[in-house]
Amino acid sequence: APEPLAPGAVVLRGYAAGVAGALLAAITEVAAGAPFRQMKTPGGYTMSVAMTGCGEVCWVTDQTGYRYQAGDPLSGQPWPAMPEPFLRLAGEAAAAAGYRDFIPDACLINRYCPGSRMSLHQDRDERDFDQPIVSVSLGLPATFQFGGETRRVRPVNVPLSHGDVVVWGGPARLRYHGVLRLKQGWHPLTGEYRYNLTFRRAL
Ligand code: MD5
Ligand code: FE
Repeated sequence: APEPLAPGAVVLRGYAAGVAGALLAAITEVAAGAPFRQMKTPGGYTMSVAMTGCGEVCWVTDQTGYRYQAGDPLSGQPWPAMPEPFLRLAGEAAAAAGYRDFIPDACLINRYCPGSRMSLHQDRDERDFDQPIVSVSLGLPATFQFGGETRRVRPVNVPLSHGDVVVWGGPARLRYHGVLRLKQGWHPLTGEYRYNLTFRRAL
């Protein structure tokens, strides 16, 4: 059952667990064409999260800034196409949260190993903030930090585990958020990793 986290944010606990095998196989396929890499921020830091992606465009960062880009900067080639199980899951989860006809054009795949974290930020590189973001957690559990519309609001911790799907829309779309340092562990399907798929309409 959809569980409201906050206005505009809905958690579907375990929603993706039944298709996790298919999603992980698709991640392996995407990573064969566009390998995971640790990107650099404009501030010069190397991100502890390794990323790849698929779709028409993917979010990238380098010394010059953050943006959505049609080609993989590592290869100059287009990103791998969005796998069918990705599109289906994203559309169904968005619909379950009340967003009809969500057709993502970008999927960023975040891979966390023990020690990886994502500091508090807003997602504002997309063109239309009326479009939701669907995020899918696979593998090791993590503590998600859910803040407010400004950095002044103290974040609340939300545990996210294997198969959990969160749909972020409406007034939650621009809230600050992050992920605490991943603890070491072992998951039967992902080993020492946590993966997070974020489906977006970027263009
Ligand atoms: C993660 N990824 O677990 C998260 C899941 C990212 C990122 O933050 O930018 O790749 S997406 C969480 C999210 C998206 C949009 C809005 C909000 C959270 N929110 O209102 O808290 O790797
Ligand atoms: Fe984010």
